[in-house]
Amino acid sequence: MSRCCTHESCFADTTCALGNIDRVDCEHWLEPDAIEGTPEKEQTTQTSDVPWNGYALGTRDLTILGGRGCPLVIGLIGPPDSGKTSLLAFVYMWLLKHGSLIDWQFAGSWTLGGWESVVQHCRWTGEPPPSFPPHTSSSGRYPGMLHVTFRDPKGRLQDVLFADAPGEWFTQWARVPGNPTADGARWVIEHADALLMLIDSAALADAKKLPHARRATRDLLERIGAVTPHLPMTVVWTKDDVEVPTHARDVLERACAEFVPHANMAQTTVNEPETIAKCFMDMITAADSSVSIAKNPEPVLSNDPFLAFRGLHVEY
Ligand SMILES: Nc1nc2c(ncn2[C@@H]2O[C@H](COP(=O)(O)OP(=O)(O)OP(=O)(O)O)[C@@H](O)[C@H]2O)c(=O)[nH]1
Ligand SMILES: [Mg+2]
Repeated sequence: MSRCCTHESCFADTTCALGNIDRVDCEHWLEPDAIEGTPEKEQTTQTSDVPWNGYALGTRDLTILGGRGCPLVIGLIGPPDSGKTSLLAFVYMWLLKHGSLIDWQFAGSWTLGGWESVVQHCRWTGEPPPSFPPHTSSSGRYPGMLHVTFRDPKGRLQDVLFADAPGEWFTQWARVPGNPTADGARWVIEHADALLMLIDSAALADAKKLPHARRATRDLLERIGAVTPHLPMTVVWTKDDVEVPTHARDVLERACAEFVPHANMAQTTVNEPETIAKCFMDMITAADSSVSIAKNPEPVLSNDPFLAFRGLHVEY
């Protein structure tokens, strides 16, 4: 059968956006000759009724997680090459090795294929030796989301999404926030429950890159501080194995104190993966507590346990 869907919100690997269980019942599920102006090749695309394919989730795929509860979105922000994707690769490798991030147990993922494509370059499988993940492509308009379900110390399941966007988007957003090429950066900043803002120690330690890196990082800190004063944030000095000149460190520490005074500070290096695990654990815990507080505005007005119940996330 060579039918395909003509509805703009349906994709080959998703279920029917209009809710039809059998696509044949949908008016948009058409034979190729019924679709005007569509080339023959596009009409013969194979489709699947499985709602996901294991790779990074797009913004439209997030509904498949919504049924269980509101996922936490952790946004990684930083100039190009600051180490965003490397941090995620090391988080995944940490989870493979330890099965938990401190006391949050790994309990599943919808994007194992996406995680595997991030870490494939970091594995030692013979020659060439392992390296870092490649530069994140900026060809799309929205970031790919990597997913993990954790079981927290109280036994609750919590979905967490890590938004990995290319650094160019953030540099562009810091310069011209309304620019259409910064749509993806805006999406991350608007939807994140917590932000990791990365400062690239290696770029600051390189005399040639220093002036540009310092300015780009300061611009980003200033812009983020202005739009997200309410969000939990950690400023992470990545590549901590590289020494940053004192004057460059001082300038950016002053910028942090001025623009994001609410942010925590952390240092990470891939040479010590526990620094990365701790940084992510702290961020997830902070996002979880801030969302739980926001989700619980109703006061408890009854002593009856049934009427007083406000959800599993609420501290009584
Ligand atoms: N010395 C050192 N280098 C690192 C570390 N983490 C990452 N790098 C280097 O930084 C480079 C860029 O890392 P990525 O993770 O691709 O950076 P990114 O922020 O995702 O970059 P974009 O996708 O281009 O925005 C890597 O290729 C490594 O060479 C670290 O902990 N120490
Ligand atoms: Mg990247």
